[in-house]
Amino acid sequence: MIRKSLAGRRSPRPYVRRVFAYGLAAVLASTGVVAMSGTAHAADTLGAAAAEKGRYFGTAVAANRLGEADYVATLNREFNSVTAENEMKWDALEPSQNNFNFGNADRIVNHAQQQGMDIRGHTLVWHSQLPGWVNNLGSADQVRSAMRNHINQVMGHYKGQIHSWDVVNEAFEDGNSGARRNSVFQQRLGNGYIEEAFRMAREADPNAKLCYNDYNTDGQNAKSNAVYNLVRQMKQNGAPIDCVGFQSHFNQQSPVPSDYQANLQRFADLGVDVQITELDIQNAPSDSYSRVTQACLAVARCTGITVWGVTDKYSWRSEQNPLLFDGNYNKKPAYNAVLSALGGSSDGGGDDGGGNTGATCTATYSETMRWGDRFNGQVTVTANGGSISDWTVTVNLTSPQSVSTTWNGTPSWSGTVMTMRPNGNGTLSSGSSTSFGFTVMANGNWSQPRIGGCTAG
Ligand code: 9MR
Repeated sequence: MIRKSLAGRRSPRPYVRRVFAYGLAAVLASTGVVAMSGTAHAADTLGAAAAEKGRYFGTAVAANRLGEADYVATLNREFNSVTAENEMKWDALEPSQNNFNFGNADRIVNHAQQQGMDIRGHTLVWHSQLPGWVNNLGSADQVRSAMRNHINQVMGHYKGQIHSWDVVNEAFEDGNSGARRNSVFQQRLGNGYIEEAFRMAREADPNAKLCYNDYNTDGQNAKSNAVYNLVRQMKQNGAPIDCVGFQSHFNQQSPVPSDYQANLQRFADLGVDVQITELDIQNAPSDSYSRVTQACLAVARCTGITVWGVTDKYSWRSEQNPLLFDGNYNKKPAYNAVLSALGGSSDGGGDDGGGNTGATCTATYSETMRWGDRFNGQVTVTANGGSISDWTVTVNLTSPQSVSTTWNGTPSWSGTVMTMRPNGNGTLSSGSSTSFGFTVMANGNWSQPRIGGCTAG
């Protein structure tokens, strides 16, 4: 086998750059210790701006919208991470016992991979959107083996392709009790079910980050204290938990809490990453969106933000217009607030939202070769809507990967983020493409690099 016969082969390394852990990258970026090396102008999309800060910017997506041109154009232009809004839930994937249906989830995964986007898996063990057959299982053994099979089959199907999985979702009651929710998992397996699920998940896909995800845990309160105690206990037990998701669904009764950042920080201090996983805010006030974004940037282990939908028109609470794009895909004021909090800026054309303000570029990733301990990646950069004379593409790698060689581009680095600029191939006429490439030393982690964004100049 090619892979085996070349394993361990060492070729000269004209250019070696270690990739730091994500958290360190974020610290360095946010403290300005690492120069971001002179972009011609600020990043002009959410994904590109977040990538320059060592974060991702994602959205929930629905498979049945992927045929709508404006939806897809906005998704592809602005976001570099996706979460399936419903398609990876238990009722969608395993409607009857051991009959798996991956069709819609695969459509989302394929789309994301073609665009070089990160994928969050949502969600494995949850009391809601759970098919009746699980609720009807009578014994602990039956629930445990159903849970194990579900985790194994689903995580196995997407092994190595999911950046983070919400392993357990919404396991605590609302209100002041701090009590566990009385789900079938809790009833049959007791308090230990959460840790059991995480241990099963680690075995099923050792490369995925494993998250606990919940809502109304965004400030310090009885519910978030209960989650905090769970995570602390799991860390003490050596249970495999990597991240905590804060859904961040806000409305007028429940606005962004004043201790939002402090709450993220106290979880990060337990030794887990934190992620903002389902952000939406009633009426999309700019100041609230900006505060959430700033809070994530201020917490070194806050690795990214996901908003819960591309456009108000398909939001789960569309009457509240809680998202960054309106029903016609125009950028809302909250969009500009988030972009500017991320250090980016719109390219002058205001709120057309359709990318009509000038030429843009897109970047797509593909793996071209794999051998031994490394693989080659290729990124194709295409000019759209006019010619461009410069481009900047960010590529996110995963620690402890390193890049040994690059070609047809000029790289600079901030932690796990490689920012690539042209090497004599910056000028592209409308519709034409160039590509650059690089060799990744996997160092045991075969996660695919993800495109952060493409900025045209
Ligand atoms: O946005 C989702 C909506 O389309 C579904 O009808 C709903 C069903 O429970 O789930 C919504 O997403 C939820 C997410 O999976 C978990 N956190 C709360 C989200 C909003 O209800």
